[in-house]
Amino acid sequence: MAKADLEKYNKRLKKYLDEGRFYHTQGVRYTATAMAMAHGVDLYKAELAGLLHDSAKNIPDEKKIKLCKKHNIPMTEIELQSPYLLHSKLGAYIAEAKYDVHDEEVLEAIRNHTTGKPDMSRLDQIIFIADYIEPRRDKAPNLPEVRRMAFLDLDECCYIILRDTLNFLKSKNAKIDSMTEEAYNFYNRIHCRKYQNTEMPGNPKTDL
Ligand code: DGI
Ligand code: FE
Ligand code: FE
Repeated sequence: MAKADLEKYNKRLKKYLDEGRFYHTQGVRYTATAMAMAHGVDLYKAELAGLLHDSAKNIPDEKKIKLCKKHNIPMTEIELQSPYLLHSKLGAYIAEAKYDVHDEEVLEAIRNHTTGKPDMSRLDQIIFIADYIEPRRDKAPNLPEVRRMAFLDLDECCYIILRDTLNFLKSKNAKIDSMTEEAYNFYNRIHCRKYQNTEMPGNPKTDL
């Protein structure tokens, strides 16, 4: 794939994001790149997907819905009820239409970064995880464990994030996207197979 000048994209992105979101984006950009180094994934794709993953985040919700309609991006009932969920699909659209990114692996990683999905590619997993662990994140439970796992075992790391996210959403009585649930079921199965001999499922014993 032709390599665009990421600094040019970065400058442009700055105009469309609020300050906090812009710094979050830098965190995801470099965390994803470091994870790609650890897992033998294409560094440039990880950096590009990290940079653009939230490009649609600051579009007002009404406009998100309008833009999805205009560009024939299908919306689910849950997405219409919680339109912030649309920023991942719309982000993939913006990456392609406005930043001229046509690499399907990069676009898919942007598309999946909020809910995850079953059987993600390693690039998908890296963006999903980097979004959750970048250095400025400080609210999620178990962050030290998740951050360590991000460099050791992508499947286990996705399992922990999806488990904690579902617990958080259930505690808030939030509507749950079926994709988040399906992603959790997929990574929970891998987790159970891997740790079937441990005493406490849900609290994996690692040999670290
Ligand atoms: O855009 P960011 O804030 O960087 O992060 P994100 O795109 O991962 O969005 C995070 C939020 O999305 C977080 O508060 C959890 C929420 N989320 C993930 N899956 C679901 C969900 N919210 C709802 N309502 N339903 C889901 O299935
Ligand atoms: Fe996001
Ligand atoms: Fe993000």
